[in-house]
Amino acid sequence: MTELLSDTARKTVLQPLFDSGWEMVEGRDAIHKTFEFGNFIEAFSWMTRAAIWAEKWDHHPEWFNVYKTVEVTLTTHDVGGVSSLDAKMARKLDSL
Ligand code: H2B
Repeated sequence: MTELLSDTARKTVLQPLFDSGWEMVEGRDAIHKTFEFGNFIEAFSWMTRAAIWAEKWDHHPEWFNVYKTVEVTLTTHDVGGVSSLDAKMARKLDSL
């Protein structure tokens, strides 16, 4: 069962993500990061790899691509905010 991250969990689980460029979205319980690539093919192939993980984990990013930039927002729609699944996906996206 997925649950919203507690205040304590946010400090431990989200802080390393904030250190790597993720930030809270204004007015919404979600995290956001802008990924920049060398060109469109690099951006799109990264999105393709991310999509495979998203399907595997049944957890899908909100994202927006223009050329070599991908804006990613993560939140868990089923619980209306940030859960451990978002942290797990954020770490995966950083590592791909
Ligand atoms: N992705 C995200 N980001 N949040 C969800 O709550 C979610 C999802 N729920 N992908 C999944 C799909 C759910 O709608 C399906 C039915 O399992």
